[in-house]
Amino acid sequence: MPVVDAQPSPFTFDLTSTALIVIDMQRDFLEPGGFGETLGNDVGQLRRTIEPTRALLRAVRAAGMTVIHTREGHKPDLSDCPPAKLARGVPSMRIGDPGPMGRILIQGEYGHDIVDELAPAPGEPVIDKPGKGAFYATGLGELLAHKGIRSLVVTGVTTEVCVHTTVREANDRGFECLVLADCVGSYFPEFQEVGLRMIAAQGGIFGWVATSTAFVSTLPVGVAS
Ligand code: C5J
Repeated sequence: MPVVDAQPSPFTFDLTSTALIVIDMQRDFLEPGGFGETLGNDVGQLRRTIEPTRALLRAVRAAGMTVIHTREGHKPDLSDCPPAKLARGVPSMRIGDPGPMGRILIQGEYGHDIVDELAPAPGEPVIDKPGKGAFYATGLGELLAHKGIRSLVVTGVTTEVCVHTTVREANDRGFECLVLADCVGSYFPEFQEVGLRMIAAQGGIFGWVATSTAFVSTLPVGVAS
């Protein structure tokens, strides 16, 4: 079985029972004018993850590994958005309000979709989630069970919010999670650093952390570029 050079210890995985999960690489978080920017964030901090994730996707698809994408967002009538979440952000630039790329974080809007560089390939599941974690109020758990997946390679944004919440949910459900440091991003460099340290601390309390190059180098037909 492949073994990845990782923190806090080598990560061993089986290709057929491992999935890559790409979290919320949506225009609303990564592009200027989206929800992330309306909250006052510098989207440049997230955009550095696009190229390594693109290379990772190429390698993982070539190796035949399962790939799953997620998108955070809500129904057009906002019936799945808790009032407490709706009330956050700059007034008039909140979830559901009109933004430069359509209604902010609303399913079906341009800004809600995944950035062109990382568009899902035909047949790759896209999980729409109303919360921060990818398991809450979605069919992800059932999908993974159906595919016999037991380990997750986790990428996406943001490190301390949806990536962390998903890793914690997965950890509690018995999955082994490897987080790829250069393919996850935070608007805040200090959260990025501590968020990654928290995953691998205390002997891997939530999982393992490695670089995408270290992971790709273990794939049977892995070629990163
Ligand atoms: C946030 C996310 N940060 N995908 N969402 O609101 O991390």
